Amino acid sequence: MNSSLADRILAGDPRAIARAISLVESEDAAAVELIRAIYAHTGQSYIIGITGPPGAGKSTLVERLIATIRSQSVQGRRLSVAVIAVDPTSPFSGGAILGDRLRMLTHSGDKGVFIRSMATRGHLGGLARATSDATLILDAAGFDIIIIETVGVGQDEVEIVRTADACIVTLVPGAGDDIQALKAGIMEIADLFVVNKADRDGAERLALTLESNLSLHSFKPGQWRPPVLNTVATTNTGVTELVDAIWRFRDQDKTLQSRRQRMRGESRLRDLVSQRFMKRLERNGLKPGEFDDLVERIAARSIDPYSAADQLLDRVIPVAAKT
Ligand SMILES: Nc1nc2c(ncn2[C@@H]2O[C@H](COP(=O)(O)OP(=O)(O)OP(=O)(O)O)[C@@H](O)[C@H]2O)c(=O)[nH]1
Ligand SMILES: [Mg+2]
Repeated sequence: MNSSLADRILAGDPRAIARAISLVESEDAAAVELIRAIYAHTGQSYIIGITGPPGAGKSTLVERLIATIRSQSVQGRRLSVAVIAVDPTSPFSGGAILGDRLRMLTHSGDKGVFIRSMATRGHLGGLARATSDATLILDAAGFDIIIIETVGVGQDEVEIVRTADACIVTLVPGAGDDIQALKAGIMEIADLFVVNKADRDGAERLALTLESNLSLHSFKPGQWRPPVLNTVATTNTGVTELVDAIWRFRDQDKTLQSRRQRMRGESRLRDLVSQRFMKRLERNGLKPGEFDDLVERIAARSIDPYSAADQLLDRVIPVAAKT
């Protein structure tokens, strides 16, 4: 079943892609087999992460990015675009649901566009993992560009955009937004800054604040300095300039791109090793509640964390192999 699902994904079948993403979303065991089958066919897509506070206009901007990218052609060919909107129905959010809104507009019926929203997972790390598996599926399906939209409020979201090839941080004029961005630690991960809702008061001031923050940082000669771009997503203002800036970023530093690829591999490997180690522990007789008991005992100072970790490691790895 899975090999044929993999084949259909590689052939770009949208229904197979949708089904596969549901599998990774529900953390179905079949998803692991699927990723194994398609992985060798990934690594071709260019991944753009877009994050920012709730209601900043990310979805509106993504919609415009799709239209602009689809209107361009590269060597006589139009680029295909897939979008994953992570948790678009966030309780923090005042915005519309991206998937629904996009389908209502011009891109429905366009075979070169695929849009999907993903729900938040119940546990830490699940969202990042599901998103990166979904990205692999879209990559294997042959999409040239994959855009991941996340609301920039939590560690998971920062993790998601950190692993993109290009990271766009969207801010809007208004009380405290600039400060919020600094707090969330998203300043450091931005490759491009967008001041959206530039039709509003304070846009210029926000852009200046960002520029002055950037000027505190010393950039080496030849090093990319994140540009600050103004957009009005609702009127499609500044969007072409944004797309041009993304391509400029993509083309300027190939070593950075391969470093990101490596980082992506590393964070996935570390994540999977700890996740699968826990699974093996469970199979090796870790009783329900035993892990939580150890956590309690660490908090109560009846065991130190090193000894607790060793106790778990001993179950899976022979003592002789331990350092
Ligand atoms: N004035 C103005 N309004 C905008 C602009 N861009 C988006 N909006 C409006 O801002 C609201 C939120 O837009 P969304 O695109 O849903 O924002 P979002 O960042 O995707 O929201 P969440 O995903 O819910 O965090 C909508 O009513 C948009 O029409 C802009 O440039 N100027
Ligand atoms: Mg949105």
